[in-house]
Amino acid sequence: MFIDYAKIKVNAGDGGSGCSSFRREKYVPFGGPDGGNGGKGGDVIFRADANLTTLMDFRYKRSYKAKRGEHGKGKNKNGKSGDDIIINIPVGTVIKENGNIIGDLTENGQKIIAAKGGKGGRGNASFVSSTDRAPTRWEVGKEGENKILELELKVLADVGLVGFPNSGKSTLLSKITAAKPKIAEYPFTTLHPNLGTVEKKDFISFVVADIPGLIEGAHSGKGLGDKFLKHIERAKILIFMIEAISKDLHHDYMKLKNEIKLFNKEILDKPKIIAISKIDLIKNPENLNPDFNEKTPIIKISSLTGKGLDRLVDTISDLLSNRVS
Ligand SMILES: Nc1nc2c(ncn2[C@@H]2O[C@H](COP(=O)(O)OP(=O)(O)OP(=O)(O)O)[C@@H](O)[C@H]2O)c(=O)[nH]1
Ligand SMILES: [Mg+2]
Repeated sequence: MFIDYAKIKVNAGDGGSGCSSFRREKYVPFGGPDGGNGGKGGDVIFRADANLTTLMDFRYKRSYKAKRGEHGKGKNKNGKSGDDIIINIPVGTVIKENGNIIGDLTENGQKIIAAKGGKGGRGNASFVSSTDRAPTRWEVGKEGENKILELELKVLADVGLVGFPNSGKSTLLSKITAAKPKIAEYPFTTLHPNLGTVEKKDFISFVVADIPGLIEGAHSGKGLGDKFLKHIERAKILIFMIEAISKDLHHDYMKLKNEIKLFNKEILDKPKIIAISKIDLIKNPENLNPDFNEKTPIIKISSLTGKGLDRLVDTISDLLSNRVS
């Protein structure tokens, strides 16, 4: 199951306390202080793992605790540090505390310490000075950080596919990548984002995200709502998919743009491509030349016959490489 939000509690380990102790050996009546220091508490660490695609596991386990540091002991033995706890999360997960972003793991293997373990307290051996040769002082270990964190997965894709339900987004993804999304003739077939990678012969590859269909009023919760739009917030370019059989393609495009604008208008600043889908369903597609009043490239495609797909992939590659240079 695809889950893109979780709220969890993390507790870093407390530091171990220092020890107050004096050497006791045969023939040494007044041994010096030998109380060791406490060990540091374990940290709570997040690590991005490319094999994970959902925050599902956090539905079942919501509390994570790292080990505490051991207390110091006599004979100058310092306590062992508590083990860190490493929590694996999908690449693209944003970590928030009180609404503020404290981490954004965008690369496989990237790590952040989300809650620091407490420092160990010093034992009495650390307090020896020229004026006090036999201190009894020792410190309590510091408490580890405790936090309530929100995890939000925003999938990382180069290209985001947006369109009304049934416009052919998932079919396109299945044709240009090896992804096998669910495809059906009814609306809202796609219930969560699907990702696929386009591998081009000239070593360019890019990731495409297919998200659930949008409808007018999505921003106020209609259909599946606009909550999946966050998954295209980080895309570099957008493909607007509009069916060739639509009565008014321009109107459809404006409606889609409006729903996106109401969610986050900055998304619309990205380079766009308009893909007119299912051109196999109309007679004389060459005569279909709608005016969108924009410089946005318009590409007519059919995922059924394959027409226009190469051009679409080339245009995406060009836009992506221009963006890089
Ligand atoms: N004739 C024709 N049918 C197509 C084409 N592309 C998709 N379809 C059909 O259109 C229907 C919807 O396709 P999907 O790919 O599931 O559409 P979607 O945009 O992902 O739909 P949602 O997930 O509901 O938003 C399916 O019955 C597909 O077989 C095409 O190029 N030509
Ligand atoms: Mg779909």
